[in-house]
Formats: sequence, C-alpha cells, structure tokens
Amino acid sequence: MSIKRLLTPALIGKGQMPTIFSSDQHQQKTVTPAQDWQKAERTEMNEVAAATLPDNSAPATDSPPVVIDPKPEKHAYINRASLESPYFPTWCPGCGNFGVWTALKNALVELQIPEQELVIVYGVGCSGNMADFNRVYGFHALHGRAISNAVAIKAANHRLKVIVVAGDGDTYGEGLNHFISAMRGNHDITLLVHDNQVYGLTTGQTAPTTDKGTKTKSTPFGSPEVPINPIGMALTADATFIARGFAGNIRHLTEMIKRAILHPGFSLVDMFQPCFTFNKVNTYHYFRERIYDLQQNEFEANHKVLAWEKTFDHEKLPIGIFYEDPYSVPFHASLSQLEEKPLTELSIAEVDMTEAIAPYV
Ligand SMILES: Cc1ncc(C[n+]2csc(CCOP(=O)(O)OP(=O)(O)O)c2C)c(N)n1
Ligand code: SF4
Ligand SMILES: [Mg+2]
Repeated sequence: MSIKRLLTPALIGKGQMPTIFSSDQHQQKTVTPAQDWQKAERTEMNEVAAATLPDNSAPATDSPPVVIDPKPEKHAYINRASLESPYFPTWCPGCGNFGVWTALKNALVELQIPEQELVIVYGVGCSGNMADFNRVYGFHALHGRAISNAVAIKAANHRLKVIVVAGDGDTYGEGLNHFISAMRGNHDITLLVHDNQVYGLTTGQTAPTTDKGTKTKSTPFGSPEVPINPIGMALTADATFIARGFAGNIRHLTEMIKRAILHPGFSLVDMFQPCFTFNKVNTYHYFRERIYDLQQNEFEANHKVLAWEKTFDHEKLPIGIFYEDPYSVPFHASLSQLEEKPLTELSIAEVDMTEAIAPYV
C-alpha cells in the first residue's frame, strides 16, 4: 500500500500534520516522451484515444524535470491545471480507461469541488493506476480494499467528497464483501467501477464479470461460471444510487459521475470499459451496437423491480440511472454524534466515557 498525498490536513484536522507523499512522487521526473500510437492504424482504438488524450506531441528530450508542488493553493477549486500530474498514463493505446479518466476530470472541474475537500481512493489494477495521473489528494489501497478505506475516510471526515476508482476484479471479486457492506450502510462514497470484464493488470485472467464461456488466459476452455450482475446486486443490497456508463460516451459518463457525486449516500457507477489488449469480445464496437440510454427511453429510476428487469437485458445493454432514492439518508447523517461536526473536528478531551462503561467495570 502506498500513501499518496494522503489528505492529512483535511482528514486529520486543521493542518496538524504535513502532507504525505509516496516516495516516487518525491523523485524528480520528466514527462513521458511523445507517444507514437497516434500513428497506429487501428481506427477503433484511435477514435477514443484521440478524443481523450492531451496533446503530448511536443518533444520531451529537453524538458526540465517536473517538480510537484506539495502545497496546492488552499481552498482553490479543482481545475484542469490543478489536476495535471507529471506522469503520463501507461495504459495501452485505446484503453477505455482514457475515456473514464476524461469523464472523471470533467465531472470534478464542472462540479467546482475545492481541492481540499476531495479524496480519491484507488484500487489495484490498470484502473487504479490512475492514482499516478490525477493530482488530487488520494490513497492507493490494497487490491480489494479500496472501498473499506474510502468508508473509513468518510467516517473520519464527512465534509469530504470521497470517490473510489477501482476495477471489476477489485470490486466484485476480492472486495465483494466491502461492496455489499458499504451499500447496506449507505456510506456516502461514490464508487466508479472500470468494468472491463477481465483482470487487466495481471494480463487477462477471468474476472467476476466475464461472460460464461469466454476464453481467457485462466480459462482457456471458456469461463465455467455465470457472471456477477453488479447492478442487480446493488439493487438487492439497497444502494441508493445505481447507474451505468460507457467509456466511449464521455459526455454521458461525465453526467453519471456528477449525479453520483452529488447524491447523498452510496452511489455506484458501473462503467463499460473496453480493455483493448485482453478482451477481444467486449469492444467499443460491441458496446456501440448494443447500448441504449435508459433516460432517453423515458425510464424513471424510481422503481426497483423495473430496474431489476433491465439488468437481465443482454441483447441490448442499458446505460443511465437504474435507481435513485430521493429520500436517501447517508450513514454519517444518521448518527447523532456526528450531527455538529466530523470526528476529525471533535476533541477527545471532551469525551467522557465514564457513564457508558460504568455497567461493565
Ligand atoms: C491482495 C492481492 N491479490 C491479488 C493481487 C494481484 N492483482 C493485481 S491487479 C489484479 C486484478 C486487477 O483486475 P481489476 O481489478 O479488474 O482491474 P483492471 O486491471 O482490470 O483495471 C490482481 C488479481 C494483488 N495485487 N493483491
Ligand atoms: S491491459 Fe486492458 S485495461 Fe489494462 S491498460 Fe491495457 S487495455 Fe487498458
Ligand atoms: Mg478489470
């Protein structure tokens, strides 16, 4: 686990501790050289990548080393420049992660979130590698443990917006228990799942969302298991905001992420994210032929049973909001102890446990 600009001033309390960096961020690094992939012939790949990548065509050989300023201006809103990290994404050309990344940045900028009030927790995977490409307060968790860290951060300081960026393996495999638990508690975090139906970073093993029969590195004769139904699972665990987006529809995905962040309570955005290298079935083309927008088809996201039925649609794949509870009360708001202020602003000196423990001593 590496600690990346952990939000010590905001999380622990008013500037009591220094900002912590991971060791790699202390190193002086040059920006990655221009990428040749733009010349590649695979048009589907270029289509999304060209739309989402910054212009990185300037030669980098003479670039001065990039030094990260450890003290961003306090209370400034997140903007495109403040988000910029010196690390250029290592994702494969054409990876759906570029689309997700762009949509997330759009959402953060458009919502005008103060820098000090956001923390992103990343899982381990190609998706979680985004930790290096966003310059925000964040935490790079263990595989399968991003959600539990996010819940803890929110519990400590509920003034923060807490977002989780994780893969389908991380969330629906190793972290499945935390996924369900966070929904049951209606913890006010936004979970963005890069659903590429494969373990990307470990080079293409079957994931919990892999379709039955799909041949992968770990299932050369076809996956023998029925895939998980993330939206259906979220509905049964009482998640209060459930949506799906597509990395190839950045504007729509941006709106889904914004709505999720604004929702008071647990919010899930499952995102179809083509893995160009290891998933040759669920491609941009595959999704474009099948997806349709629920809201454009007048689907009202207030009926769990109707939403549930939509999750079994395999020929046509719905994106948009499946369900939203307009009366959602997040976990922290249901605790009288946190009514006045977050834990990080409460002094332990004011806590008197004498009465509470009296029966047990
Ligand atoms: C506790 C633990 N178990 C397993 C691994 C190995 N591992 C690293 S990434 C990964 C799978 C990543 O797949 P996913 O979460 O879907 O993310 P993606 O790479 O597809 O974005 C695995 C199994 C690990 N790093 N830590
Ligand atoms: S392996 Fe797949 S998910 Fe990972 S960066 Fe490459 S295309 Fe993206
Ligand atoms: Mg994956």
